[in-house]
Amino acid sequence: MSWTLTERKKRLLRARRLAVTAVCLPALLLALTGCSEDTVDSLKRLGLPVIATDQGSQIYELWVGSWIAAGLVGVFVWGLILYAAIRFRRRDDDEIPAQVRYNLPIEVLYTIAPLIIVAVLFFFTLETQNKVLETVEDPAHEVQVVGQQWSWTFSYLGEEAVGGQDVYDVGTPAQLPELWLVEGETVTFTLLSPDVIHSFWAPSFIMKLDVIPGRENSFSVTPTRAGEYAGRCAELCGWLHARMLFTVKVVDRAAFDAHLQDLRAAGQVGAPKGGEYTRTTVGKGEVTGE
Ligand SMILES: [Cu+2]
Repeated sequence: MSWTLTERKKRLLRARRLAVTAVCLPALLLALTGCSEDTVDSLKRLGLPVIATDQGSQIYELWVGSWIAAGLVGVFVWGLILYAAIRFRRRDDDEIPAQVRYNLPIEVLYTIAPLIIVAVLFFFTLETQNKVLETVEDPAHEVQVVGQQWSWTFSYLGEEAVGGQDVYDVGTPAQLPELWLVEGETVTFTLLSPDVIHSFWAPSFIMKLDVIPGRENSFSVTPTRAGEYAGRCAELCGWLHARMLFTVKVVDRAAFDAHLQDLRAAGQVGAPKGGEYTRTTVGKGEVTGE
């Protein structure tokens, strides 16, 4: 009787495996063949956006390293699970495998191993963080970034193209500001906020930093690819947080200089630091155009 039961169980198991394969295999094939070129490119970068700065590639290396570490730990753990499931599986209905409550060497291993993993990841994270936040002695450009509810003011400080003056561009939630940068020339950002905490983020920099009232945060990047990139606030800062968007334009030097001259011609001279100088304290009408 028990033989018949086991046979039936085996047959049931086999049928279930077949059903799972029949459902999963076509789904997997469909998912793989359905990938567009963009998706494949994005997968190659492990989900990161196109990297547009040289500091971004350092963070990319940390990202890839972390995935490799996670992969190795995953393979090791899955291997142990599979080994335990197969080696110590219940073989018949009468006997159950030995029930063990604890195993000291294994307890020690899975206490110490995570500590080592965290320490190694912490070391590399700190090393990368120090590198990307390193002060650049003599950057080609200095841009003061003011994040205010609910837009950005970008001031280009002491640029030769405008006779060493400061010129600025300011946005509103209805009219997004542009941040112009020169390909291959290092720029240092100084981040200021007159109101609440914002976060200055252009995903393609693979880098973001909080903009904190009463504090001057700073970092430098060297754009490596001309083009237009999205920028946004990455800190929930209030009602119109989602409209704190901007466009990063990485251009050549001539186009950059011409843009600064346009700003000066428009009378946008100076480096405004607070909401009271900007046009961004808006009512609902300005946003919706009512
Ligand atoms: Cu914000």
